[in-house]
Amino acid sequence: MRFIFLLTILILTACQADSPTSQEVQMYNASGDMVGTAKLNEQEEGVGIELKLEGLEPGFHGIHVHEFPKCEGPDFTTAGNHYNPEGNEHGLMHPEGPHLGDLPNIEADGGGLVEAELMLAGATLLDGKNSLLSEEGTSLVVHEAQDDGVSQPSGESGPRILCGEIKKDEDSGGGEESPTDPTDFNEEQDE
Ligand SMILES: [Cu+2]
Ligand SMILES: [Zn+2]
Repeated sequence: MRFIFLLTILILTACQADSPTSQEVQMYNASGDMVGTAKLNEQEEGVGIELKLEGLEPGFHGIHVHEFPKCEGPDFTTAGNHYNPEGNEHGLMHPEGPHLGDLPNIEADGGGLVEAELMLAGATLLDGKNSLLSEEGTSLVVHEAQDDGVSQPSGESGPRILCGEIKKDEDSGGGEESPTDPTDFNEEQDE
């Protein structure tokens, strides 16, 4: 009896890992090196972003969701403008803002590391007008300088230095996590 109960829990856990309500985005710099990850997860008020980066200049950097899931270095202009399905002005402090893709600045420490939890309010990973996965997807872009929160079109945040593609499944965390679940399952069965 207890064994069956355990199996049920394992199966439920496996299904959750495959759900489209969370995914891992890999962040690349202009030379094409992977320098960190952004874990996206669906929450009530929007999409939570758990960010871990390395190799940045210490200090503040602008970060936004941009409109195309295309990160071609070294300048990442392929990512397009800020994701802005509602036609607002740029900036968290702009009276007619912000873009849906606007986020607060992140700060790299003296060693160039960033560990931050951000909230993209009003966005979703599910279907809908504000979905980060509508059409082909979007991208997460980090800039060299900090975003002043009001200047058009990008808060004077300077060149794009990191980029990660936000796309449905395939390239994302869901695909990587699922193969580990059957292994857990087998180990449990052997005992
Ligand atoms: Cu940007
Ligand atoms: Zn913006």
